[in-house]
Amino acid sequence: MNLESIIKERFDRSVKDCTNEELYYALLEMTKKMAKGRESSAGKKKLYYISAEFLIGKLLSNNLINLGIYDEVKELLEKNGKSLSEIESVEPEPSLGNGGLGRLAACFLDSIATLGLNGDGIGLNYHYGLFRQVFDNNLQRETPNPWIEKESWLEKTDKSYQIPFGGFTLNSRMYDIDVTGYDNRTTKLHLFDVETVDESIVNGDGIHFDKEDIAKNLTLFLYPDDSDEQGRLLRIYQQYFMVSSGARLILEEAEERGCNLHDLADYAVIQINDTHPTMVIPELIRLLLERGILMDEAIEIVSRTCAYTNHTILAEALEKWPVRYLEKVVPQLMPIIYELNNRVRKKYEDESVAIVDSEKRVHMAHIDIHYGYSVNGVAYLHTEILKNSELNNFYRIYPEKFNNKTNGITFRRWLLHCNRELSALLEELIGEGFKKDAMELEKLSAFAEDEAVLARLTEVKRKSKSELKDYLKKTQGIELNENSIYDIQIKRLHEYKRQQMNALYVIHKYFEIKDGKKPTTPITVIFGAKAAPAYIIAKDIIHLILCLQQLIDSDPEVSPYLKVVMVENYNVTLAEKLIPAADIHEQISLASKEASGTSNMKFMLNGAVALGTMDGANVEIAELVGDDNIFIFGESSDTVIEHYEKADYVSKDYYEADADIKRAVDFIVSDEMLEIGQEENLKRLYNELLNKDWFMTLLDFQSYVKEKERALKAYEDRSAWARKMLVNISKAGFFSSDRTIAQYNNEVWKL
Ligand code: 26Q
Repeated sequence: MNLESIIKERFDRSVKDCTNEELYYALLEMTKKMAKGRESSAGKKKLYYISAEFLIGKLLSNNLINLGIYDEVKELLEKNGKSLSEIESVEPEPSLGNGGLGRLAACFLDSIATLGLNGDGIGLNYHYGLFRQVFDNNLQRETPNPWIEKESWLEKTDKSYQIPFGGFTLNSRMYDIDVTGYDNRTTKLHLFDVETVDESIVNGDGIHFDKEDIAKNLTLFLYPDDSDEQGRLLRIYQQYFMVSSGARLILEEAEERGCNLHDLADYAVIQINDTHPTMVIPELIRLLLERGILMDEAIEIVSRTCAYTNHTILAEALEKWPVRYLEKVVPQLMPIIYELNNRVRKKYEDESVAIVDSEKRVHMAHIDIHYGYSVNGVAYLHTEILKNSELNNFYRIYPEKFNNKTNGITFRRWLLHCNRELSALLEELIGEGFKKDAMELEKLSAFAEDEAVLARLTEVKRKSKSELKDYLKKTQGIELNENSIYDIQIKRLHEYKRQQMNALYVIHKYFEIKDGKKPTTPITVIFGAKAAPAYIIAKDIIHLILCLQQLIDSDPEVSPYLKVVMVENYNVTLAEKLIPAADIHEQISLASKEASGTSNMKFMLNGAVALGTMDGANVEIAELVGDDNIFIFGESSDTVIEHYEKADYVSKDYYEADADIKRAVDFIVSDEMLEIGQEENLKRLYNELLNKDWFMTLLDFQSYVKEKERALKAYEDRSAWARKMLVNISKAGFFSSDRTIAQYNNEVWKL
């Protein structure tokens, strides 16, 4: 480590005389240098994880940990009166993802490097990433979120490609971010960018910009608002730009390793992260045809190289692009897409497996399934639903392609980095083996009856709660009561995730307190969520929560016992502070709708107890920890699927049959609320719940309330609660992304 010499050279000063900013840049330079020289061994076959999102989070601390110099650096800084965590706050967070799928890709890169596998990520270098969320008048407003500074983790490479679009070409430049593995290799995240991006075309402080000028805006934002046609077209430009650049890189590197393109599948495997990169299939076929390979063989080669991961069964999230959009943006792909469609139609009469449907829409997932060799879901239940209902028609054709890879998280970021106290306690109790072999956490179960250990776990949690209190006070001016129970729900805002059900519970509790039924321990309900800019109801739900926050804060009768907090601009950095501090975490999606969830795994690892439905990976968590250590409620996925099939769910019936539900729902448009909030937003949400409620909030409301009360009561026995924490931590090993990646490698990639 040569931090002092870098500082001397850069600033001609000693550590103690540097500002935090100077120290950050010096550490950035040092870390980047150290990451070099550990590049992956170039094996014959290489994995390319291609994804429209990589939600990597801040990298400094994570890299210091993975390079094994965190403690050393921290000590040196402290000796000079400096604080690493303050220096870290200088680092901007790259916001190159929306949520779960993007964060999963980032965890996977960490594990690929840690396991020393030969694999890189391929994506886009969005200049503003996802919008920054601000609250104005209890409403979400979006502002740009610039993260690229003169010096950053990005390194410009000398690779560039000409990418052809209908009517023009764009130059694509590759930038790299080094991804350090824990005590092992460094791999790369390749991010492609147009050199003509013009940040000045964004008007005002919002996120509106000229969507026509593709050369200036292609990589400006992640998933620009796709509620209008120009937005959707821009998304296709982005996707093709990414896959065409990626495909050229893949072919170039394979040839450098001595590959004759007929044998591509022995040299490369491409994992397609949801349908966003699907055009890589026709694009690779096109590039192989250009290189003289015939259609039959080109299709065969590509089909043996590509594998697809599905992350959703929500129909509205499955990409179907109108033919005329693709004709406009990527006319060169259309003959190939038609050829793929013709082959499918010749072979199978079933209209539901066609690539181009009768309404002239291209079903991207269908391309992946027919012309890839592997299709995986991201949790046991999700894969079963894909096989047995959602993709059943495909499963009957290709049973051998379907497989499950239950998601995972990197323990480096989500334990070693975000919860150093817990990590240290674990190391003292069971040794440091768990850092490399997560299953060693099981050793903790030996202490399940050890009151001294349980008390120490409780003490670690108390400290994390107090740190969160200080952090939110300092950064957002929010006052928490650290002696309250922290009940946390953090995830993108979506009706199926049912933040609205949690909000209805808050109303229910508010009434109870008003009626004189006070909770033994005060409750703090914490939300963090961004809503897509064009998702009206999601924004109304944010409005409801913020109004409740204001109402309760200003009610001296209720506020000593109940607090609602919606943190602003929820992101990876905030997640790292919130997760260690949680007592209860809410995983309350409508059963069958959440493919997996990954925050559930992070919370579990940090000793929080789940309140959830039998959905996504909750099912596997429940199985591992047992009934005593999780709070499960709600209808099963089978029942829910049946309701959809029969179309027999009527929310108004639940509203009318249950005075509690009626009172809570009516409160949304009560005088008290209308005084604080906007009538338009609150009425719209009220009507939605009453007349539609597509994700069946009212169906599960009563069992949710009942189970939550059971959880709150259980919390009163602190030693028994600490045992639940301990069991959750000890069973979390299965959810290490090292396990997930090892399974991908053994069963799909075979590197
Ligand atoms: C599609 C079409 C047009 C515009 C946007 C999109 C779009 C964008 C992002 C569709 C989906 C996404 C992101 C999906 C996502 O994050 N899914 C989550 O993936 C996690 C990792 O597998 C799971 O744990 C979550 O359950 C799943 O919701």
